[in-house]
Formats: sequence, structure tokens, C-alpha cells
Amino acid sequence: MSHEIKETCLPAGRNKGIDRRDFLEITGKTAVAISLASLPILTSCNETPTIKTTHGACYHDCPDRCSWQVKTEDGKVIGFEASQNPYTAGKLCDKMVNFPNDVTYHSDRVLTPLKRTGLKGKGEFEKISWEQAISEVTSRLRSIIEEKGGEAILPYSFGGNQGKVQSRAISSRFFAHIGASQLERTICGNAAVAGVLATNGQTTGVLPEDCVHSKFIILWGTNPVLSNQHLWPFIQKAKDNGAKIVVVDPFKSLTSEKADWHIQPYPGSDTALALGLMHVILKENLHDQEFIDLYTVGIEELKAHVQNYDPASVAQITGLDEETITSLAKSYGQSSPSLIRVLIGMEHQVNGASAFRAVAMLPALTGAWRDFGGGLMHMTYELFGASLNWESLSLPPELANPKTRSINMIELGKVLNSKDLNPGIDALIVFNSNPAVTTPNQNLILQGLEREDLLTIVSEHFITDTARYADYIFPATSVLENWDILDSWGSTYININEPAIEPLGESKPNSELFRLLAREMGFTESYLYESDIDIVKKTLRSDHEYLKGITFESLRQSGGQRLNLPDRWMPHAEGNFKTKTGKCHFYDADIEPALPTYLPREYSKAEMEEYPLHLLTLKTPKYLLNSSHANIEHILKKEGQPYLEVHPDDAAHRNIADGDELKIYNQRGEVFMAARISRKVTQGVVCMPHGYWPSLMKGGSSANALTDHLLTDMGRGGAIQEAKVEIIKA
Ligand SMILES: Nc1nc2c(c(=O)[nH]1)N[C@H]1C(S)=C(S)[C@@H](COP(=O)(O)OP(=O)(O)OC[C@H]3O[C@@H](n4cnc5c(=O)[nH]c(N)nc54)[C@H](O)[C@@H]3O)O[C@H]1N2
Ligand SMILES: Nc1nc2c(c(=O)[nH]1)N[C@H]1C(S)=C(S)[C@@H](COP(=O)(O)OP(=O)(O)OC[C@H]3O[C@@H](n4cnc5c(=O)[nH]c(N)nc54)[C@H](O)[C@@H]3O)O[C@H]1N2
Ligand code: SF4
Ligand SMILES: [Mo]
Repeated sequence: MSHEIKETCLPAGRNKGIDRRDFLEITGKTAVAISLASLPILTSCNETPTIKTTHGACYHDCPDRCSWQVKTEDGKVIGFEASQNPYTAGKLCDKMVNFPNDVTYHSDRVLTPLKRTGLKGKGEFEKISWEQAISEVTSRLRSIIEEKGGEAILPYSFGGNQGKVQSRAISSRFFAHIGASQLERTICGNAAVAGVLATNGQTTGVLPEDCVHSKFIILWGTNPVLSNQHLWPFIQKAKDNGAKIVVVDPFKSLTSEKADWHIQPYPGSDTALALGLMHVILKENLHDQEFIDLYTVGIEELKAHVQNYDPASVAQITGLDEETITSLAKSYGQSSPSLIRVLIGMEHQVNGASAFRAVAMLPALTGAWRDFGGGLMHMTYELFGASLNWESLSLPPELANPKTRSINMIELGKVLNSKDLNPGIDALIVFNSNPAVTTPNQNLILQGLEREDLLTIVSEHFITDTARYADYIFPATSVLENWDILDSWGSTYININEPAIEPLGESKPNSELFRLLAREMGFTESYLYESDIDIVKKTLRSDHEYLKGITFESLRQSGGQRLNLPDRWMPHAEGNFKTKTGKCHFYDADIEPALPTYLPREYSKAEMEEYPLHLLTLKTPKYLLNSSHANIEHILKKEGQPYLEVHPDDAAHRNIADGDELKIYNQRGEVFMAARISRKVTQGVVCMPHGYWPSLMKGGSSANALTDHLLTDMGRGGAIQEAKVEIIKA
């Protein structure tokens, strides 16, 4: 198959005539409807200025994965617009509309390698050349490997860039090649997925667009109005068609404000709530016996188990009244098609995976899977897992199944400070992540990053709070400057991202950083040097039916295309669960416990007295994505002051008035923030936004200074939302 690309020069006369309005016309609905493929790819030729349009996609850790197009004139971005594909629907979110100025061209962007000159954490650096930086880093890494072995080196990366090339392709080969410790990347999704897989064996249930057919939608621990904005119009359409929208969330989220019914259980109590619903459904005969007989295992064990979860007991655990529990169970059981949408939000609890496991059982109990638009909607990444050519992204055979130890990213603070770890961590290489802000137990992490004997290397766009502790910072390209291929975990579109402009300054893609390190270390294996564009092309070389009509050329013309999925995607209408038995598992003797069970974290009386309030640290800021963009002045201004939401009773009890400056504290740290007295939280719960950089906060700490590196019940995720605090006026 040829991958030749036709490039066209735009006559100079026409260039001048193109203004923003023309651009919109060219890329607007009508033109796209006629044929996206007919758009010429315009590249530099002798005549100037040269106008070029390239297609790309959002690299953020966001379920939407919007497609966009970038217009450049003489290598500078002059237009940045959402694509008109039916899911992106011509609209980027508020976080991204100004991306070229907010990130790519931002004056604070790191554009050369930097070497530390001051104390760790002070953020004092000098510019050095790539040659010097690569040579010095390589010699330090080489001596660490010689003295302690590769496991003394820990890669640390997460969702900063979800492009397959810039997140894993070359970096994972490099780290496997040097025998580095492996990082368990568990901070987002692992517990949720572990729970759903235990029940259904796959996470791909109802597809996003198909929710328009639903008549009863429970948004369980998810906030699509903010965190999954391109799904929301489909939910809104279902609502316009008469669907009832219910939100189950301990916090009064933006989504709950738009729903018909907000149910506000105590954080971490969802396992009990789901089992309570099953109790009522079975008691009221709202279950689908035929579906259960044909496609599930363990109904008798489940029936016995849910006896412990009668509405009165569940009311005690969840803080809801019995009537709410019964009425939710009946409404859900009697509606069809009925849909439950889960995503990530409720996983960050000690009982988080069990909650997903229990909730995932509900559609099998009621037979909701038989209806189009009925069932569970969770992730979509398995569709890409099945169809792309993963050979290009996986480790080559000679590196597959590495025997090196794994370190859970949640426990970064613990491992950096550990005296028992053998070998200890001597080098930390961070890219696509900002753990000083986003990983629990912030103060322990900062203490670890302060270690003089730790070599810290960070590849970044900005001097983040993690980068402030680096010995060397490498300048990373932004998504507008590198190739990539992006699958999705929340939509059904595949995108490629073509560089719209040359790398600014001396920035280089993550992949190139690892190629340069490999070269300097003298490695000769070809898998370390595969080019980005070759990886993109290879990943698309697949005969899978979902990729029919989707090629490198077609994606280069359009940016994103929907996978070729059947018109009526109903994965479990006739069972077909992907568990070991092929059935939905209400009960599984191989899992401990064999049935989802409400097992909260036990606190001593003294602990509860000292820190009585349950702290939620949520993705409530509208313009931030985790810690990304939390250094951009105009964004922080738009976002406004961060507040701690406090229930009126908790405030009154402590003599706190609205707007009072508070100290929020526990055994791990203290954060300063003003109080906002509201009923967004129930009594006993407080909530603050996550994502703010500690260096920019009063007192030098942000939300994760109060959270702990506790693991979830399954999936080894982070029970970030299991934190207890006390508050006083500062
Ligand atoms: N308290 C609390 N903590 C949480 C959460 C919460 O709800 N509450 N949520 C958790 C969740 S769900 C997640 S996903 C994690 C996210 O945690 P992180 O993955 O650390 O996410 P970001 O804060 O977005 O940081 C990504 C960084 O990558 C950088 N970056 C972007 N593109 C590139 C690139 O191409 N190359 C390089 N080298 N760098 C790049 C960005 O500049 C940014 O600094 O946070 C978790 N932490
Ligand atoms: N604006 C914005 N959008 C984002 C992000 C962002 O930082 N900002 N981050 C992106 C990322 S990394 C992810 S993973 C997704 C996450 O997308 P979602 O899963 O939709 O979002 P979250 O905000 O993590 O959590 C949703 C809700 O879960 C609730 N929740 C917390 N604990 C519990 C519980 O115990 N039970 C129940 N029932 N609910 C609970 C919270 O109160 C919150 O309102 O969003 C993505 N989109
Ligand atoms: S952050 Fe999400 S909603 Fe915003 S542009 Fe990116 S993919 Fe779209
Ligand atoms: Mo996430």
C-alpha cells in the first residue's frame, strides 16, 4: 500500500485573499459534507506566504478526543478550529480553544535544555545545549546502571500526552532495553476497569452516541457537563426525547444541576447502594429471569448476599433515605431502555473497584442489555485494542515480558523515600506528567524530589512544580509540532496528528529524547530508532473490519474517522460476555471477595475525632485539565479563586463564615483556601478543586498534600478520595 502524500502549493494571489471567514468556509460544514478528501494539503513552495491546513487531535487525558485543524501561514499558526466530525461537532472545550497561545507560543515555555543551578525546588536553571544535556545525563545513567542496575531508574509518565507515539512507542522500548523499573500506571481507570472486567469481561458496552435511545439514564459518579463535554449533547438529546436523567454523586456537580434527580450518597458508599438496588429489584420481581438463566452465573449467591443490603441498612451506609433507594431501584427496573453511565469518578475510593463491579451487574439483572440504548456505558479503548496493529506499539519480542520489578505510580512518595527498596530509586525520568501536583501524598513526593542523590530528569513544556526539582529539563514539542496517532477511551474515533509547524526553539518530541539517549548510550538495536511517522503508518496497517476505509491518507485528509462499527452495537443482547465462562459474573470464586462487598476503610475513634471530615479533591475547575494550564495567568484569572465547599452545619459548628480563610489539614499536610458555605456537599463532607500547583498556592501546598497513597480494592488504583481532614479559620 502506498503512503505517498500529494502536496499542493496555493497560488500566492489566493493566499492573500484568504481571511478567517474563508477559512471557516473551507473547513466548515458544507465543505466537509461535500468531501473532506478533496481538500488539498498545502505545503511550502517557492511562493510566499504559504497557507497550510493540517489535521490533528487533542492529546489530553479526556474521553472526548476532539479532532481539530490547524491553519498556518509561513509556519505560524493563524487558525485553530475544531473539526466538524459528528462527535467533535465543531466545538473544542473551553480548556483548549486558545491552545496555540496558551501552550505552544506561551512565553514561559521551555525551549532549550536546562540544567539546575540552585537548590532543588527553587526553579533556578541555566540553558545548556542538547549535546551537553544528553551527554551528561547519559553518563549519570550509565554509572547508575553499572553500580546498581537498571532497576534503580524509574520512568514516570501518565496522561499528559495520550498520543501513542509520544506516550509509549520509543520510551517503553528504551526503558525495557536498559532494564529500568516498570511503572504501574494506575492513577486513572485501573480500578474502574478491574471492577467492570470482573463482572462483564469487557468495558465496551453501550456506545456514546447510542444513549439518545435511552429513556432512563443514571450518570453514576461522572460529570459529563465538565469532564466529557462531547457526550453531553447526546444525553441532552435523550432528555429532550423524554429520558429521565439521574445523577449519583456525593457532590452537587454541574451535571447534577442539569439532571432531573440528584442522589447524593456518602463518598465511597456506592457498592452498598448498588447492592441495595439489586435487593429491591429482586424483591419487586423487576429482574429478567430469562436473561439471568441464559447469560449469568451466581444468581443464587447474589440473592443471598443482597439480603444484607436491605434499604434500611443501605440507608445507614449511604446517608440516603430508604424511599430514595427503593424508588431509584423501581424507576430503573421499570424503565427501558435504561442506561448506566460510569467513567472514572467513583473509582478513587478504597472500595472503588467493587463499586464498578456491583454497578456493572445491574443491567444483567434487569436484562437492560437486550434494548438498544440499554446497558452500561463505560470505555471504548477495547475497540482500538482489537483493530489497530499493536505490533508497532508493543515491545519487540526480544524485550517482551520484562522481568524487572514494577512500582506503583501511586506510591511515588513512598518509594522515593524508602530505605528498604533494593535498589533504591537513583534516577527518576518524568514525562507527560506532573506528579508534584497530581499524585497523592504531595509532601512525601516533594521530600523525595529534594534528595540530593536523586537524578531527576523532566521533559516538559513548562517549569512545572515537578520540573522545579529537576537536575535537567528537556524541552518537549507541543502536539502542534509532532506526529502521532490517537485512539480513544471514550469515543469511537481514530485520529492522526500531523505536525502543523516546525518544533519551536530547540524542543523535541518525547520519542526523539529517548532516541538521542539511546544513541549516546551506544545502543544499535533498530527498534530504538524507528521514526514517528513510520510508527503511525504501521499502527494503521491492519485488515480489521473496524478500520475498513481508514488509512494514513484518509486520516491525513480528515484528522479523525469513526471506526467502522456495526449500526446497532449491542454487545450483550445475547450474552457474549468476555469473562472466562462467557457469562456475566454475579459471583466469582476466583476473586476475593467472591461477591462485591461494601468494605469501607476503618478509622479509629481517635482518628475520626481528630479528622472528622471526608475530603473530596475533584476536577471541578473548568479551564484546567488536572494540573495542565494551571500556570497560565489568564486561565487562573478566569477560573477565579479556589474554594473549599463546606456544609452549613459543619461551618456553624466551627464558627466559620462564608469567605473565611481556612486551614484544611491532616497528618500529611495543610492547605489554605477560603470557605464557601453551600449544600454542594452533605454534612461531614468537604470538597476542594484538584490541579492547582502548590508553588502558586498560599502555604505552598495543594489538594494532594492531604491525600494518601492508599490503593484501591482491585486494580491497584489510587484511593485518592479517601482522605479525612479537619478545618479551622486560618
Ligand atoms: N487529588 C486528585 N488527584 C488526582 C485526580 C483527582 O481527581 N484528584 N485525578 C487523577 C487523574 S484521573 C489523572 S488522569 C491524573 C493526571 O495526572 P498527570 O498525568 O500528571 O496530568 P497533568 O496534570 O495533566 O500533567 C501532564 C503534564 O504533561 C505535560 N505534557 C503534555 N504533553 C506533553 C508532551 O508531549 N511531552 C512531555 N514531555 N510533556 C507533556 C503537561 O505540560 C503537563 O505538565 O491526576 C490524578 N490525580
Ligand atoms: N474540565 C476537566 N475535564 C476533565 C478533566 C479535568 O481535569 N478537567 N480530567 C479528565 C480526566 S483525567 C478524567 S479521568 C475524566 C474523569 O471524568 P469523570 O469520571 O466524569 O469525572 P471526575 O470529575 O473524576 O468524577 C466525576 C464525579 O465523581 C464524583 N465522585 C467522587 N467520589 C465518588 C463516589 O464515591 N461515588 C460517586 N457516586 N461519585 C463520586 C465526583 O464528585 C465527581 O463529580 O475527566 C477528564 N476531563
Ligand atoms: S480536553 Fe477533551 S473536550 Fe477539550 S478539546 Fe481536548 S478532547 Fe476535546
Ligand atoms: Mo484521569
